Amino acid sequence: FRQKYAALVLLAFLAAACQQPTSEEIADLPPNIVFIFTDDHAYQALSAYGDRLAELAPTPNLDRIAKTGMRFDKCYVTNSICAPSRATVLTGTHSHVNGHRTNADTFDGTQATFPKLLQKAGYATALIGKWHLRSTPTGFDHWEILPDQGHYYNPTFIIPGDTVQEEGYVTDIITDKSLAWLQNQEKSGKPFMLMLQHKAPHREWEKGPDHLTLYEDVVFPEPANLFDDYATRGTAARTQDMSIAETMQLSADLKLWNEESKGSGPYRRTYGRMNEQQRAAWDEVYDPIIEEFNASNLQGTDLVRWKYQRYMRDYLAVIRSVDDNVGRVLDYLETSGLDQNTLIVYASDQGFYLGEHGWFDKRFMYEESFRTPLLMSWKGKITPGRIDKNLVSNLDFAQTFLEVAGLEAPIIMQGRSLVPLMSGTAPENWRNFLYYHYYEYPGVHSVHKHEGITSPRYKLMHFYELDEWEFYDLETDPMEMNNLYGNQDYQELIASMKDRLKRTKMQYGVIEPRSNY
Ligand code: SGN
Ligand code: CA
Repeated sequence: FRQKYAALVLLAFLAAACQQPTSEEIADLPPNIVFIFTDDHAYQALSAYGDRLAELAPTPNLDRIAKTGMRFDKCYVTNSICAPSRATVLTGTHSHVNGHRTNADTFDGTQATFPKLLQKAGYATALIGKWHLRSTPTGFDHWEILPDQGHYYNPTFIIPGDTVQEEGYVTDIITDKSLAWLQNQEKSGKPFMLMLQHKAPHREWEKGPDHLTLYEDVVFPEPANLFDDYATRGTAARTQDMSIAETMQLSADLKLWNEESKGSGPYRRTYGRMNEQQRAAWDEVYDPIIEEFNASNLQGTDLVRWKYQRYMRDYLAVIRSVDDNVGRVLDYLETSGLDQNTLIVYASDQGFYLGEHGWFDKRFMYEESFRTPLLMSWKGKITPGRIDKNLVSNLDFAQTFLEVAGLEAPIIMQGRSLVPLMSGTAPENWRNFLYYHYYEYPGVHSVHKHEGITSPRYKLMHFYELDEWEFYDLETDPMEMNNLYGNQDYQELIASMKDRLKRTKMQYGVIEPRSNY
């Protein structure tokens, strides 16, 4: 690495003397890393994945990353919830190792993280946007973070020793700040790593001023299981509190404010933060919706269908702001020439339900929340248009970034570098199983604790406090509607998956009993 760093300094010197480095010389420098991370972006809402919403709500800029680089179709998280996912990304370890099991935990910033290791090796490092780990960031030369979940309109940022209030829409502002930082790096000549972390598209899915009317005339296709009755599934699926029918609020979530709901917490942190001009633009769109809804007297399944359409119009418009702003970053990297030597990664902290099983939110080990989008591009290193279907995880990101920078990963890290998957077929010993564990119960949305194991085809889940098991064949039942746990034909397979779960837990050091969870 030091040799490469010396080469970089030399090249900066040559460039200053008006001799542009050749592409071979650039390819030999320590690469930059731009990690763009969103909060709750469902792969169903990223058109490169070609899901049911792709045509009506395209994401052309995110798709640019997939086209110039690669798309991972089986990227999963270790624990489908925000702060634990972020802790796993930073440390390359499961929740029981990094200590961040639920959103209520505080991140131990003394442990090894990939930003710290890159910083130590001479990288300029920055974190801009959502952090959500409670403790002060470590390992970054520069950080500007949202407090806790942050706000969509006129957000506050915490910076070292101060807080600043900004005017505008959070996705635009995080991008502005990131571009400003990138421009400075261009001058410094050091390799850099930027974590650009959006609040969007987190609940309550507040659209930006440029997209208020974007999807107002569009009717989005419903998932086939919007009215799931949870037959064959267990207590957890039946007793969750994350349904569009029961949990989704007409006021806070769908912005139908009335005199009673005004003044509530959600009102104050959303509409209540807007300035006069922002409110006027907002009201122009929402006032007629409120009026029409009040006159409609919708009930039962009609009401659920109506809520789903409102949810999609808001959520997908929030995604479009992300997409526009990703486009600004890609344009900048291209016009500055930085793209010649930069790994660009796009991912979300977990997936999200867009009406599948009748839900929003995440947490379960079912596909929509367990899986997360992952796109990567890197000129000259990743063949454009690659699609990878191996089992990969947010557990792998830290080791990937370390290998890209030419650094060794600490032995405590539990993932695998994805670098070998960038250039060709997976190594023969690539993993066939991934371990999952969700701990936040009791808690918001009431999803019971569970752990499980997935192979590319089969998934075994254990809601251990209920002692209920579920087993799915993802090939014949991709929507996970048919729990095969009691089916006689699968008993041998289930027994082998149970054994695999036990062995994987031993491998990762998951300690029994679970009294400390
Ligand atoms: C808030 C949201 C929940 C969400 C959690 C965790 N409620 O509590 O819907 O599941 O955050 O989200 S809200 O009324 O405040 O929007 S996470 O992405 O940070 O894990
Ligand atoms: Ca999240």
